[in-house]
Amino acid sequence: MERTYIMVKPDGVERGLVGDIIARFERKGYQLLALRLIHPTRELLEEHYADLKSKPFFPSLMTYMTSGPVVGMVWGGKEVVKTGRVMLGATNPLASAPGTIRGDFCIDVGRNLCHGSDSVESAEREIALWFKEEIKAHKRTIEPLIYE
Ligand code: RTP
Repeated sequence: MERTYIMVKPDGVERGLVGDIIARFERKGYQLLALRLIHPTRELLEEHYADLKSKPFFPSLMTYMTSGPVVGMVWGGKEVVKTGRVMLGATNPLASAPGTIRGDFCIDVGRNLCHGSDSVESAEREIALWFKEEIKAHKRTIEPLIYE
């Protein structure tokens, strides 16, 4: 089963949007495989965002992401990496379509509420980074109601 790492950033947790974000993925039919409230260290975030280290916004990104707890989740299902990012909306919330999480709930790119892995490879890297324990999927009884 394809898996992705979805994270509610500190602003999303503080604003009480965790439940709404989880509900959207549940209603879509994706399977929640793991969930944690985490107070991320700078070291963990530097590894997560290693490819952005040279960007001018990196210091403000670190300040933002260490400002409070985050909720890390693993979701599974058909094409969940690509569709998960569609559900999040464009990185810049002003360009995010209405109906997406960022399109509905935020304005600034530096307060864009949530993260979603951008490829299957980065999803597996991020899941290993944020979840040390083994993640076991169970076969849901509703599977025939979700998939043809
Ligand atoms: P994410 O990893 O959070 O899902 O976002 P993304 O792939 O769509 O975008 P990426 O370019 O990887 O940027 C990661 C996060 O950095 C912040 N950012 N700020 N001030 C800026 O110009 C700027 N650009 C990006 C955002 O919080 C973005 O989600």
